[in-house]
Amino acid sequence: MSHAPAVGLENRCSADAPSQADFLPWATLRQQQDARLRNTVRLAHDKVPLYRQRFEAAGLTPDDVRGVDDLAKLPFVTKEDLRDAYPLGLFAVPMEEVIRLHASSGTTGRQVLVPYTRADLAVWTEAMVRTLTLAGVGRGDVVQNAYGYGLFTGGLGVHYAAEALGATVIPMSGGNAARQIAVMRDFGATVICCTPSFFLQLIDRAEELGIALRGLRLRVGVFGAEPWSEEMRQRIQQAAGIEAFDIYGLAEIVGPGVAAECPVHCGLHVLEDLFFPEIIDPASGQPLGEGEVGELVLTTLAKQAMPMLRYRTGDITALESGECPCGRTLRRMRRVSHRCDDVFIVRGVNVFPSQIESALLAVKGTLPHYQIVLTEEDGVERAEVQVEVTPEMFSDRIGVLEELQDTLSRKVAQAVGVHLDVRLVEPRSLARSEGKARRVLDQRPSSG
Ligand code: DLL
Repeated sequence: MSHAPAVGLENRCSADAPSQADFLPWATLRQQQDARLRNTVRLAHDKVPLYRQRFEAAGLTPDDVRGVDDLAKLPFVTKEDLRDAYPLGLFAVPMEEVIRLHASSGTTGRQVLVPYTRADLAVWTEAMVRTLTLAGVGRGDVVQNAYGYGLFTGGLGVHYAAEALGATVIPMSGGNAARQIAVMRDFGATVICCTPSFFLQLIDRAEELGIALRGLRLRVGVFGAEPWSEEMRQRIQQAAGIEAFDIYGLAEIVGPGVAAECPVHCGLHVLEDLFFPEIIDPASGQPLGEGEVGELVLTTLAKQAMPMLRYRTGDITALESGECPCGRTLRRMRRVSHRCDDVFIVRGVNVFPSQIESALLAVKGTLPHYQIVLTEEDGVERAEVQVEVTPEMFSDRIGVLEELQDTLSRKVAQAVGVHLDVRLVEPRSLARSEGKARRVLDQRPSSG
């Protein structure tokens, strides 16, 4: 294909010799981004009717985009556009060139079909090799991959990269917590990959089985696919004696492998030679500056089958370009606190679950299992935060529980700016997740 973006697997790396692409001087990186963007724009314009129409409507030709500084001229692509184009409308190559299909989770409405050419899979593996390398995973590691295998990108995304690194892969997929624990112990897993909420389930199950995770070989967790707070990281690290890394990605762009933490844990390095990030004001669509919190917009720089120009992710974060002690020059994004559509409104105040999570888990006596139930009675909206407390706390005097409830109500109100009812519940009484957790149970009549 003539204007196929040329990215290969020249960047094979290991924890001792990370990819050079992570350390490029700014000017070199910018040149590469500009060249790759020009290719991508040309491909999208020439092969995908939606892009061509949008360019024409805006009075633009591919030549108007000379580099990433021109990106703001281009219209956004939204999830709605992808759904309208379902299933094949945004493909830039014929199906014979597509060697794999995945799909976005489709939690809200129709899912999005995501095609990969052979070169796209090589790009994805490169991105995930770099991601796992950031977490210090490599040859000699035994990687228990408990992300779901299938249309979800987590399973195969981790799988091929871990193999490419020369690690030993245990392709567990999600679910079956008891079996996961037995395998972890018997096969000597050193790395676990899954959603943070599923790992919480594994912690519980290990305890039930009388197996001390801290006594196993497990040393690293590679967690993502859903929001989780710093307090949750602390709880997980403490319970399992591991170092927990946050990884971010989405099917529409590639899957996991868009951004990942290094051992400094101060934000996620965006693999911006492959995926160019912008932050915009979600209401006005205007670009925001460094450090400003807004919606992440991503442009693929090296994808063939479904190039994405300015895709609105719906994820809220901020970009930072300060030097990272790890030496990588790639900009960092803050952990994704929530999606635009995770926000719920209580008495006029915008609230999102991870604010509540941080407040709850900062207090001793709580367990990292909570749920927010939204109801409406006579037109009045109510949000109840249910949180499990430790068995010791639960068997203690009523007064102690009341005190804890008061403390939590206060902390939550401070964090979110409005009073929410907090209810303490017994350990193991809330539903557990095998994939992405559902923190908010919306029982309001309007929620359908
Ligand atoms: O969740 C890809 C993935 C797999 C990422 C495994 C990390 C690990 P989707 O199913 O398309 O893809 O869902 C993408 O999940 O837009 C975010 O809202 C959310 N998300 C993903 N990673 C994180 C994270 C995979 N680290 C959507 N923190 C994204 C917060 C995340 N939210």
